[in-house]
Amino acid sequence: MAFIALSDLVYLVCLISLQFTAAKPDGCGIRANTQTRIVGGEISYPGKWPWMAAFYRSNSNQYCAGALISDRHVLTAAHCVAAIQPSKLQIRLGEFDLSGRLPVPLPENNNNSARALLEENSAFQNNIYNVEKITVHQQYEPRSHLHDIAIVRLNRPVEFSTVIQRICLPPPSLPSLEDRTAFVAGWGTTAFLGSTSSSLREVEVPIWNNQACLEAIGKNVFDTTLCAGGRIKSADACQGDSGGPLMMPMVDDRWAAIGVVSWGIRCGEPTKPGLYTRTSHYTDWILSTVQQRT
Ligand code: 4AZ
Repeated sequence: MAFIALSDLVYLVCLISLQFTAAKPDGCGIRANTQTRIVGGEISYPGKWPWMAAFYRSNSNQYCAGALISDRHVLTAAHCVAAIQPSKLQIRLGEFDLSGRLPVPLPENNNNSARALLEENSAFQNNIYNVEKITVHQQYEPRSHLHDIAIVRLNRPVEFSTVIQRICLPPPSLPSLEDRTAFVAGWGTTAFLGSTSSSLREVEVPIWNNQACLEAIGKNVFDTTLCAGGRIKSADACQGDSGGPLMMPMVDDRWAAIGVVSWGIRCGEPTKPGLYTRTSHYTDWILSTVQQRT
């Protein structure tokens, strides 16, 4: 498909999703701040990935992630929420450092804006959301990771800000994207069985051909799977990053969630990519789930 047509479709999906987000003029996939658990990446910056959501279970530590896709809905992995009651789940939006620290080092000449962003982002701003409803894909198969996708409806609408925005969905007919690169971000471990990161980290990951991925992983690579990871340099998602988005800039540099962190064989091994749920396969399912009023 030509990229022009693809671009139109991205807009279309953005516009469709605008219908149920009270038609905010800001739109999806735009980050206000362009200043420049994750293996092989670097620490991000407040406001750089403003749709990132941190998932907490019963007052314990952050254990999964998600991406804000409307003013009320967060896209995540089924395995993050399939076995949990909505009342036991809490979601924090607009976070950079989960312990409230500023980025280190502070970008030059930008201390004030970093501080302002962080103040907007902290707990006194009421950025903790309870969950009204969890919709796990009806055909999710935990053993094979097939259809590892879910949508969480928040208990109240989100107010968008410089550090809270929603990400676009990809058009349903997105081409394979192999050999292009995407970004993944998260607060997960920086090595297999390593420790988590209190600051949001990000890493750029090349997208694999699905057949090469199947050969590398051995099984459970479906048309609905997207594989990505560093082939030369270690670059991957890891434990705690699950549910977070795989992100790619599309038309007008609007970011779309082309994947959802799903699983992998350990982390960061150049011969073993990370596995993602291929979001474009589920665009219609996502839109119809988000449109349900209850
Ligand atoms: C996990 O356990 C996990 N290397 C997520 C991603 C990957 C491995 C494990 C991919 O959440």
